[in-house]
Amino acid sequence: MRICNRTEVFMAQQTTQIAVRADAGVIQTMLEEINRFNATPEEGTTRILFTEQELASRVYIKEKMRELELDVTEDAAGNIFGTLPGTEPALAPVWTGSHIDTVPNAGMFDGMAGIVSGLEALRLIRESGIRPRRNISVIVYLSEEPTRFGLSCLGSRMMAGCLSEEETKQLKDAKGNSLWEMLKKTGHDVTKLGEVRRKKGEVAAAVELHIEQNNVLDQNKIPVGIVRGICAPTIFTVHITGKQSHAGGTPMGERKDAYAAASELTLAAERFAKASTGEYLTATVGRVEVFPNAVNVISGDVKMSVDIRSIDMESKEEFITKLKNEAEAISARRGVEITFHTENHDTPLRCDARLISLLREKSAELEIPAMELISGAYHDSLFVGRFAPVGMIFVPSKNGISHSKEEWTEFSDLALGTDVLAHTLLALANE
Ligand code: HGY
Ligand code: MN
Ligand code: MN
Repeated sequence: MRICNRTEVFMAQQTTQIAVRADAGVIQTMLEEINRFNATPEEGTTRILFTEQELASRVYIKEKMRELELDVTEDAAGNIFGTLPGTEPALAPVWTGSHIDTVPNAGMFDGMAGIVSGLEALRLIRESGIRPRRNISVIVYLSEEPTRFGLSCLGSRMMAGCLSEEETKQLKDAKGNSLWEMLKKTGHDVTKLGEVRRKKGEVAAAVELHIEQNNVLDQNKIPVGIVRGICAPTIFTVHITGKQSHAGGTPMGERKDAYAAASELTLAAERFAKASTGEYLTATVGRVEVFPNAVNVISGDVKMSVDIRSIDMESKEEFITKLKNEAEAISARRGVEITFHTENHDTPLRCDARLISLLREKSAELEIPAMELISGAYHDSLFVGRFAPVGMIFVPSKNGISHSKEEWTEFSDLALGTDVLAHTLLALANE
């Protein structure tokens, strides 16, 4: 990756236009190199917070940032910043970035697309010999996926003041390690977790590029999506307690079958989500733990996750009320106990109107077809949006598939999304 020498940059100081287009080959190489840090190379991509693979990918990303002569820093929560210095560093910076951690057996684009496109966008600005007014940072937000600690967007949540130091001590992984302990173990100064917090006004604007993880762009053959709103998750762990007993000896009319009750509640969740009148709502039961999980035993104990997404709080609350009423009816009918534990109950975000129109303007200037849409998936921008105006750029997911080894985005589409990102970041950094 060729970098202008200081003289060229100085000589071209006055240029304000990005003179080069994003390079799909550079993007492809970086994504393929990051994908080497993978615990399940034979079955998709798995890179979980603070595992050997994720730690190695952090080192790689920092190397790429240094190659671009960005100032590399990491806060006490493990959020990594690669900053292109502006001429007026005291001004509130402009941010871009996403995540490098994955769900188990994921694809190679979810999150990484936003990191790589951010790095490529800064390369374009630098190669054009431009020094923006404001600093522009590419950020690797800590652990956007709930995979290890059961809670999403850990780094951006802490920045937004939605995850306290005390709560980082309560958050435990399957082996009982707390996030707080793991931050310490990986060399982070947990006495400075308070400094992670960002307040309104500290960041001028943030624009995240991400794969769409749905099929709207792919079906419409449009390379760039401009996100109007980001759905927010409410995650419950539902615990159903029945009566464990013999599969053959217990007559059908005398059972308190926890798994049959769980199945009824799952189908009710699907029915209510399909019937929702909101603009966009989904409900998913993705994880079920059946005890004792034996062929010839009626389960007396089931824990299941319910993941609810909605672009507005009202339809989400309405759905939750219906689901809890149905749980009560199932409980009475089947003689089982059903309890809901709330893991998180987050508020959806409308993206900043000014950023939406700027993204539309830059796409048009670049003659890149773009369309507006909403995000069913949540992203770090959901929390960054608590303290800064946010915009998001989507690039197409082939057949809408994501969180799967079949996840695919054309590198040429990523390059177009990166062009829009670079021009938008520069415009914001020169305000
Ligand atoms: O689940 C989500 O929406 C995100 O991909 N973590
Ligand atoms: Mn994801
Ligand atoms: Mn993601």
